Amino acid sequence: MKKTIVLGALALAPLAAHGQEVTLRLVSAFPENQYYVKRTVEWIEKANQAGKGTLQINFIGGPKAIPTFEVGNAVKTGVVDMGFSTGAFYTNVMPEADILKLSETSAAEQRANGGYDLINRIWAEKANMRYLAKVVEFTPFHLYLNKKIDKPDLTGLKIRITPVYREFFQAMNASVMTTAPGEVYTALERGVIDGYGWPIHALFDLNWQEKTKYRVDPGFYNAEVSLIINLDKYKALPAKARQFLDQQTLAYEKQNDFWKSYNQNEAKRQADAGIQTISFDAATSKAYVEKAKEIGWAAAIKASPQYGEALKKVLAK
Ligand code: 173
Repeated sequence: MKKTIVLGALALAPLAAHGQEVTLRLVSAFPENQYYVKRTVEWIEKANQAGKGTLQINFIGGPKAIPTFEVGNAVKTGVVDMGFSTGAFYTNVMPEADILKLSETSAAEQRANGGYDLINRIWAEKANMRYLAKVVEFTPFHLYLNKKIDKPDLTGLKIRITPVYREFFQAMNASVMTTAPGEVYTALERGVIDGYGWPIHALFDLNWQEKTKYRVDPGFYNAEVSLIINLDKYKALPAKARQFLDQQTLAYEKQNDFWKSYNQNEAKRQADAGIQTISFDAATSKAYVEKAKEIGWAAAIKASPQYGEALKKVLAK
């Protein structure tokens, strides 16, 4: 009797080992033609080469598969396994998601100062997610306009936003309208909006330079785009697959210095495309950035009395 069981287990062993390869389904909250997504698809291809027999990531697609503002919920509930998104797109899951834009410490510093652990405590508790890695940072947001301003006052202007910019632009008297990135081009074309908030980069990916006259300097905050995974799925991964995923996503995060030179080049590309910069005197510029920060943290702490202050300790400088 005993012998039979042992033999049976041995016979099954090779099958079980083969069956250990896990495939995770990933969706992107950003449109597929965005460079972020192409870079991530390239990363996935390399990871899949290295992960044969252990872990595979199946890229499902962008907002046509799951709408931008639904990706967070889809990851939370396990409709998909992984998401490529920014926190601003899933404030419908938890308000804390949008607070990472206020990071002045880097992802590397947050891994060392307890920030990464705190983020993961919150993401687990409130969103049933594991925050794997931040893969876009060192990237300021800007206000882009089609009407000229000579001071930070947006009275009478309609500006496209996400939660990233809401309180700051409203404090400058803008009237605001939330849209996914995929809807901005048409809104500009139809004159529905006079401007929009967006990072210093990735304008060209969506052809917005064709419909954009001005960029307001300086920038503010720090764009955060990351890889997230459903927590139950993450915990249920075989140890080897989980270690592989942690290691691959960390390696991707460690390439973030790339964005520094990329962003310099993007600013130059904008100038070459005829986008003019609007800037203020030194005191006004300083006040503009300080106001963004002050308003951002006030809104964060109001939205999350539970974690706002604790996040500030690890994110702010
Ligand atoms: O403007 C946006 O759509 C937005 O919130 C964002 C956040 C991070 C990176 C790019 C865009």
